[in-house]
Amino acid sequence: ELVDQTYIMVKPDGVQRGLVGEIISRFEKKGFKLTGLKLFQCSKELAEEHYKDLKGKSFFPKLIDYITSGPVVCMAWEGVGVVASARKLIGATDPLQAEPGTIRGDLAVQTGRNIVHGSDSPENGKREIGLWFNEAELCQWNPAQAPWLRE
Ligand code: DAT
Ligand code: MG
Repeated sequence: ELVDQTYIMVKPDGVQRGLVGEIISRFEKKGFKLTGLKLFQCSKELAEEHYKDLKGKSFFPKLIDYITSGPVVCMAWEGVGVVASARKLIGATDPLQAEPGTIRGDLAVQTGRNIVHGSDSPENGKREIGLWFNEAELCQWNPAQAPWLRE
């Protein structure tokens, strides 16, 4: 199967609320491979590029203010089916609609404070990882548990 990559980010509210470890754990326990991780204060320019498809929406300025309001935790995760699976682990955009058991369903209450981002396609996964990380910040490694996760 094809291995893909997704960009996951704990948003400023997730960092402020002390949910960084909890959110990383969900992906780690599932069995995906972490290939990049950093705490980062992003610029307005980077936030706007990341969310460029939403430029023109009424909530866009507030979204940019929110994402740049404090440090975020940037992550790159890799695995077969990781993009779609991460979206399921994260849950619906509106946390009140997100199923219990998902990150947003368990830990958030409002769309404008939905604590985590996940890429919506393998193409955007690659694009966003390229946007948020330098090549030197990404690690290729062989997790010891690999043969216990996939036959
Ligand atoms: P997702 O983050 O689930 O991929 P999205 O890509 O449609 O959702 O939107 C990106 C972010 O923008 C989302 O996490 C929160 C914000 N947002 C989306 N729709 C919104 C709305 N109707 N009102 C306020 N914020 C919104
Ligand atoms: Mg999205």
